Formats: sequence, structure tokens, C-alpha cells
Amino acid sequence: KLQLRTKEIGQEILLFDSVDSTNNYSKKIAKDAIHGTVVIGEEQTGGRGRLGRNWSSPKGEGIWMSIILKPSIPPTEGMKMTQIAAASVCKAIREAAGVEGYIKWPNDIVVGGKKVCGILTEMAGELNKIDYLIVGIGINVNNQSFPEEFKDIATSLTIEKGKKIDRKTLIACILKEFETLYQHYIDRRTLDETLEIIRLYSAVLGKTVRIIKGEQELKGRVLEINDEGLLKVQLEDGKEELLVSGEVSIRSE
Ligand code: BT5
Repeated sequence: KLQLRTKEIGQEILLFDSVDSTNNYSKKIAKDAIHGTVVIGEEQTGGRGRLGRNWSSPKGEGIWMSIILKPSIPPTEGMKMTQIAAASVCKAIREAAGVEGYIKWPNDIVVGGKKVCGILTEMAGELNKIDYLIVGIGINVNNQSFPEEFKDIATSLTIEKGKKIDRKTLIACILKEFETLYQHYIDRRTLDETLEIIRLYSAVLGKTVRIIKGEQELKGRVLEINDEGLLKVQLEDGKEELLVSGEVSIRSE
């Protein structure tokens, strides 16, 4: 049983032994689900990353969950949920697991440069109104090892901390942080509280990065994460560019 301290987020929790993807399942039930419903899988057989990539989700080793949200905001604001989730996870793993995670804009939490969490936000709706949003959060908690393809880029809380981490405590902490930041954003329509955390624990601010944006590959230095949560980069030719999303990798120089 979870010791929840939230009012809305997680008041309804659906827990599965095995599910293809908690985001897929959430999509199926979203229409009838109440705001704040959380779907958790002990294992995902078809966990997804962005752009159709796979997300490895072995049984019992991680937190594979989705939050269904029904805010009255325009679709253009939807991606802010990714940042709210990233800030919540980063804060929660510091507080509940004692692991010093950093946020790699826009959707990763890294420890020592390796990925410990990825976030996938999806939405449905019309041009000016969202029907629902699904915020998928994948955290490597007690994994001891990773598949060959990404063993150099992935880590888990257990590997970093050297001991087992209680997933229930961590889930409760994430949902609490998420609700606080989400509600602040909904009530005041500002991301300021979220951005305070994102800037404090940023893995990219001030760094030279390589950005893959569609077909393009850009290089530059990260100047700021602005009040809308966009990444402002100074490119090699001196021009400044604002990025809405993309693939950022930090160059070691
Ligand atoms: C992400 O995509 O980082 C988003 C991951 C979201 C997963 C959650 S779990 C609950 C919910 N249900 C789902 O089906 N998905 C969400 P992206 O930035 O595209 O990163 C994907 C890449 O990370 C892959 O191509 C691999 O290289 C790497 N990867 C795959 N599994 C990983 C893992 N467990 N830990 C670290 N890296 C991983």
C-alpha cells in the first residue's frame, strides 16, 4: 500500500503485473478515467521511448508508470508537463533515495552522465483544447545491469547508491512533488517553481552541447532555460536559437 499524501494525483491507481506500455494502457482508458489516475506496471513488454524507440522495463526493477491528466490548457502547453515531471522525479530521487540526479533537458534525469529516468508525454485533443495528457515516467530503480546496447549510457538508483531502494516510498514522493508543481502551474499559469528546480539541477546549463533536431545537427552552448521552459542555445556561428524539444547530448571537451 502506498502512503500517499496527495489530493488528486494517484487517488486512483491501477497496478499491473505485466502490461505492454503504461502509456498505451492509459490511452485506452483515458476517456473514462478521472484526472490524476496513475497506471503502474511491474513490467512492460513494449515500453516506449520517444520517436518509437524502445524503453527497457524489466520486471520488478523499476518504476514504469503513467499519470493521466485532464487540465484545461491548450495543446501548446502540454509539453510543460514533461518539465514538471522531470523536476518532480529529480527532487524525489534526491529526497527519497539520496541520489544526486541532474535534469538533462528536456526529458531525462541523469546521474554521473548516465540516464536513470526518461519521460514521455503524449496528448490527445483538438486545436485549442486538450482532452487528456499522459505523462509516462520510467525510472531504473533496482536494476543491477543493462542490455549490451545501452549499458554505457544507463544507470539505476541502486547502482548509484549501492543499496536497494524502496519503490513505494519513491512513487509516493514523486506523486506528491508532481501534484505540488502541477497545481502551482495550473493555478498561476507559471512554471517558475518547476524551473527553479530545473535550473538548479540542470545537466546542460552553461555546457557545450550537440543537438539533434530532426535531420539537423547543431552545436552550441546552452545560455538559459527560459520562462517557458525552452532551451536557449548560442550556436557556433554566434546565432542564438530557442529549442522547443530535441535531442541534446553533452560534449566532453
Ligand atoms: C525516453 O525516451 O527517455 C522516454 C522513456 C519513457 C518510459 C516510460 S515508462 C512508463 C511509460 N510507458 C512507456 O511505454 N513509456 C513511458 P528517449 O529519450 O527516446 O530514450 C530512449 C532511449 O533510451 C533508447 O533508445 C535507449 O537507447 C535508451 N534506453 C532504453 N531503455 C532504457 C532504460 N531502461 N534506461 C536508460 N536508457 C534506456
